[in-house]
Parts: sequence; structure tokens; C-alpha cells
Amino acid sequence: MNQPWFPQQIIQRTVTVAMVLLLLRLPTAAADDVLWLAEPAGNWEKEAFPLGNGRLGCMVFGGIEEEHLQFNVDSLWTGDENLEGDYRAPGMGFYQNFGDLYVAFDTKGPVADYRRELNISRAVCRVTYEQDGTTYVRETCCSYPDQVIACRMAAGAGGKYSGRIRLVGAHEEKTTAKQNRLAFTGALTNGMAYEAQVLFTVEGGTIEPNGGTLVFSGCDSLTMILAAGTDYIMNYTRQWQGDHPRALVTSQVDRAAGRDYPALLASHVADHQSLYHRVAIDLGETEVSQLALPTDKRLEAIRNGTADPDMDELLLQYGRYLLIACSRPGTLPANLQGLWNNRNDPPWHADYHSNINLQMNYWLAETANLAECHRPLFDLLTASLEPFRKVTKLSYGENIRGFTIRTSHNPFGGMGWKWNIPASAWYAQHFWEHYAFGQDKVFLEEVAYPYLKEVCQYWEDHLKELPDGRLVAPNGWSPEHGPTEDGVSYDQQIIWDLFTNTIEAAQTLGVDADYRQTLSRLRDRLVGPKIGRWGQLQEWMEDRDDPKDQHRHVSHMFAVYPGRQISLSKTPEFAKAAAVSLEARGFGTVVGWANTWKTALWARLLNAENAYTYFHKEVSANAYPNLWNGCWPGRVFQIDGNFGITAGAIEMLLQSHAGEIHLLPALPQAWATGSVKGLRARGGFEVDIQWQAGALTKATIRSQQGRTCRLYTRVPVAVLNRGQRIEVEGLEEGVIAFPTEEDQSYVVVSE
Ligand code: FUC
Repeated sequence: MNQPWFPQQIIQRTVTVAMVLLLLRLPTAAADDVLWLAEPAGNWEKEAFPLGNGRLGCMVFGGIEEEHLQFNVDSLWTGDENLEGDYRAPGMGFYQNFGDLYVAFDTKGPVADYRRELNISRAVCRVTYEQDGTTYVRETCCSYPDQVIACRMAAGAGGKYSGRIRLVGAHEEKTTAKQNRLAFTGALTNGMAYEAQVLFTVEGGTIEPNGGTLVFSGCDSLTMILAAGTDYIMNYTRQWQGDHPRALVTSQVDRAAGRDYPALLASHVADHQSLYHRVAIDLGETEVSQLALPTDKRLEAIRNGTADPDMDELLLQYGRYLLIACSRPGTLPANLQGLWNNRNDPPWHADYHSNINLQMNYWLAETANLAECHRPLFDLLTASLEPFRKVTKLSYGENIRGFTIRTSHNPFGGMGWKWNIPASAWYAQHFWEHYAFGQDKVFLEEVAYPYLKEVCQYWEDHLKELPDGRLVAPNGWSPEHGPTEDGVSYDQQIIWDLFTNTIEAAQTLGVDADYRQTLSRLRDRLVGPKIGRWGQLQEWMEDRDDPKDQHRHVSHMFAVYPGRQISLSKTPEFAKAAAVSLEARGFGTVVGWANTWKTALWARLLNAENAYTYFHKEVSANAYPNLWNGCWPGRVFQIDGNFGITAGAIEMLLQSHAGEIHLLPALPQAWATGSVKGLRARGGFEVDIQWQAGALTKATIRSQQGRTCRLYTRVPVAVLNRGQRIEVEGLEEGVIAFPTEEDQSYVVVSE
């Protein structure tokens, strides 16, 4: 805005300069988890830093002559229900880039002390540098409470900001400039309406529109507020379409711009930390000299053999950070790229893939204490039920009960590539797990159980009887690996899991006693896991696994992780066979999600060093400088690996799938001494663990629901509550049990 110069602005200018100096004097708190690079980002997927509020996301480049923020909204999709059922059909659609914001600065010349950091403890990206004797600071966040991206650009001296702002839509929209606001609006080929607006306020100086851009001059600071939205609503009966987003986007911008930036930032940080700080991790000490390096150089040193347990911690927390940033109540679930995408034809459509990827995105949600971030998955799957049923009927006949899913799907219930028949049952596991951890009976009754039961009905009607009376899933396919045939282990194991979870759900709710019996009889007749000629866990009914086969999918290990049909304590022979198969798959693969699945599998098989080998591969081979995971080395970012590595690492520290809480089940030598706080175990427990020289020293188990706690322990332990030792019951070998009260803590110490 053009404003005359008057004394109040002198005061403001002094305040701005003082704030910058204060910001600069405030070093990043030592305890904060930070990624940082000493250069602006050149490459979107490897170097730019992601921010997000579950729905709206951006990538910060941090350029010196020009700041670049690329942004997305999770629902900006082409496509529809895709009744053609072909992934190449326009109905499958693609997740779209929304647009880019460029702020070009007139100041030129060399810079010193450039630093671009992503503080994941605060979810704030900060760029600082010195140019011509002046310190510049830019801070960007993406707020969930305010639903905007906010960026504050300040300098250690007044009047330093002059330049031009461009807002560029990714679909050739015309950007309009009015006063201090830029906006564009558009509609995709499927009719989806969308709009983005950005508003800049300046202190000192002027800002004015100029041919679709904003020009600013002599400003002390700039504060940007960007909002964007689409008319998508997660409601099939309304054809997924709500109101035009203009009114909401305008009010989001106006409301946020009317707030003080420090207040907006403070509520953003408080919101983020209410989730982020639930978990704290210490896996050892990194040398100060290694710690001082920028993240890319740190990764390089790790590749050259430097130990860096703090990087392991960072990667583990980064998965949590990313889930908070791309999956919050009310948003779409995390797609193959979370919610970040700079193309209109992203790899694999940046869709929802059901044969490992979408599930892996949520493997950490419960254990890493982010249960509410799991909700978008249930919301979309529930909202998609009608179109899923419809497409199932179109393919399998009108009289079908239940539904099944293809390998890829979009936010309109439209499906793409190849049937993945047990996918709906695998998804059902997530509904059950959300209950198993949090014990929310209302969710179980109203959301989870109806879903599980409907998928069971599909399988009741589809299981095929063999001449000997056993049951198999017909025409299955071990994903992306085997031929189409009956009784594929992947199908059999997932159906076992579905029936088991549904039986337990019905028991918990005290409903459907007869149906429980039916499911239980069906489950007993399923063809179960088989051990083949070289001691391996068979991938198919026929014993034809090739010991030299190193395929990336390990679908026949579902029963080990994320399933629970096979465990060392309950089914040791099958667990040993799974280890033989996994060993044969080799340690050579560098496909991101495959490594992280193997981390979790080896953790479940209690082989700490193998689990760590795969974990470490993710750090050394697949982590880009921004710590995003390269699915295939050197190309194609895919976020499942980031989520999978966190889930896998947690499985090394705590397990609870086999009926007992198992502390430190697969602790590797690299993490000999450390602690973790706030992990979750099934049954409604939160767990803190401390250990030294590879051995448990103390654990605290907080009971949230007052359930009996069953604990697996290899060494004798004492259990204390309110400082008093309590009686424990010895069960089978290594397992103790004790009753708990709701909201009470129980301290476990080795004797
Ligand atoms: C599965 C994998 C591929 C890729 C794709 C998105 O189909 O087999 O490697 O991750 O999903």
C-alpha cells in the first residue's frame, strides 16, 4: 500500500529491526530437531523443505535473489469415479500442482552465512543470510489453526526490501492484482473449482499492484498470507462437490492477515507441538563436529562410515513431522507423495496405492502417538464405500456382498490399475488397529466394525473350497510378482487377519455371537502358512519359491508384519521360515519402502542387527538432503519410505502385537544406550523406556484405559505404582501380568 511516511512508522521500523536482532540472537534451541542446508534449493524433491497443515502444503526454496514457494492443496485432482476402471482412463485423474509464489528481491550481491533450516520441532522453515552488511531473516510456516501459509521477511536494517511478487497458477490461470492481494481462480476438466489468494502487508515502504504482480519498495519487512482451496468435499452423495472456495479462501486470508504475525506463529507452533512433543527419542550421542555439518554433508559423512545416532533420531521424528504435516483430521489421507507435488502428471498419479504404499503411510500413526492423524484414512475409505461397491458390482455381478479394491484409487472412490482383491481386508486392519491402540469403543462400533463386517461378507461369498475341504482365495496375485492363481499366501494371511480382527471386534462389542462362530469356522479352514523345500515361508500354495529371487515385494510376510498370524513366541517354526525367506531376498535392494518393510519384519523376527542394516540403508542410500525418501535411488520421491522407516524403528523399540508389551525387542548395538518417551502399545498404554549398554534400566507404562497389562520380559523385573511394588502374576515363560488403573503409571525396573 502507498503510505505517507510518518513517525509511527519510525517506531515500527525500530521494532522490526529489534525483532530481527532478537530472532538472530535466539539460536535454535539445542533440543529442537533441525534439518539445514547451506544453500537455497535447486531441486524440488531433493532439497526444498516441506511444510504442511494436512490439507495445504508448500515447499520452500529459500532463494537469495528470489524466494520461491511451491504450494499444493490435497484435493486438487482431475478424474472422477472412473467407472471405466482403467488407470489410463481420464477418470483416474492425477493429483495436480496448485501453483508457485515468487518474491524477487532487487538487492543483489554476494551473501555470507546462508542457512536454510527446517525446524521440525516447531514446523517452521527459516532462511538467514548476510548481504552487504545487513542480516536477512525469512520465516515460513503452514498453520493448521489458521489454514494459511504465512511467511515473514525481515531484515536487520530498515528499508531493505524492494522487488516484485508473482503468483503463478499451474494451469495457465490469469492472476489478478488488487491493492496488496494477488489471486487466481480456475476449474479443472472434471469441473472442480479452485482458488488461491495471497496478501502481503509491509512495514515501512510501499506495495502496489502492477500488471498482475505486486511491486514493493523500501520496506522494512513483508508479511505474506497465502490461502488456497478447492470445492472438494468428502461426500459421494454430493458428487464430492461443495461451495466455490472463494469465500472461504478470502476469509482465511483476511482473518490471518488481521492477526499479529507473532500470535499466528505462536498458535501454529503450539498446535504442532501438541502432537510432535508426545514422543521424545534419544538413540545415542553424535560427535559435535558431525552435528555441526549441514544435513547433506552429514549424510555424506554417514555414507563414508561416520556414526550419527542423532540422524537416526531425526529420521524417526521426521516421519512423525511429515504425517502431522500431511494428514490431519478433516483432510484427505497422505497420498504417494504425502501432499507435496509440483507436477500435473506426477509419478503413479501420486494416488493411493493399496498393495503396500497407503498402508505403510499409516503404519506409524498409532505407535508413534499420532492416532488422530490416522483419521483421514478412515474418512476417505468410508466416504468411498458406495463407489467401491458400485465398481465391485460392475465387475463381479449385482448380487455381490461387500466390496474389493483395485491397486490404485483416487479421492472420488475411482479406481485404476489392476484388482488387488484382499486390499479392502488389509485396509480393514487399520480400522481394527486404531481401536486396538486407543480402545475407542464408539469408533469400533460406528466406524470400524461395519467396515470389517462388510469385507468379511465379501470373503464369505468368495472363498473357494478345495477337494479336502480347506478354503482358498481364488485368482489371487502376490503383488507385482506372481501369476494369478488360488491360495496365494498374501491373500490367505490377510483374510486370516480380517477374520481374527472381526471376531475380536464382535467379542468386544458383545454382538453377533453366531456370526463370530461362522467366521471362526471359516478361519480354521483357511489354507495356512506353509514351509517349503528350502525351509522358506511359501509365497504360493505350491512350493516353487526361488531362493535366488530378490523381488522387492515381500507380500507373503504380511503375517509377520503388519499382521500377527506369525510370531516367534506363538508360531516359532513359521517365524523361522519367514527369516529364511527374508534372508534369501538379500540385503541388496534399495527400493525405499521395501527396505523399511524389511526393517519392521526383522524387528518382528527379533533380529536387531538385520533390522538396523535396513534402517541404515534408508539413511545412507535413500535419504535426499531434505531427508525425503527416494523410492528408487536417485529418482522418484515417494513418502511411504519416510513413514515406513519410523514405523520400523519403533517396532525395534517396542512391540505389542502378540498379546504382550515387549520392551526393546530388537535393540541394535548402534543404539546401545538411549531412551524413548511416549510410544503407544495396544490395549491403551503409553510407554517410556530407558536403557543402557543394550539393557533395559527403567520403563514407565501409563495405563489410559485401566486394562490388564501383559508384559514380556527376558529378565526379572519389579513393577511399582505410586512408589510401591505391586504383585504381578507369572504367566507362560517370560510373561507377567498386572492389573492397572486408568490414568496410572507403572514403573518397570530390572531386578
Ligand atoms: C507399488 C510398487 C512400486 C511403487 C508403486 C507406487 O506398485 O511396487 O515400486 O512403489 O507402488
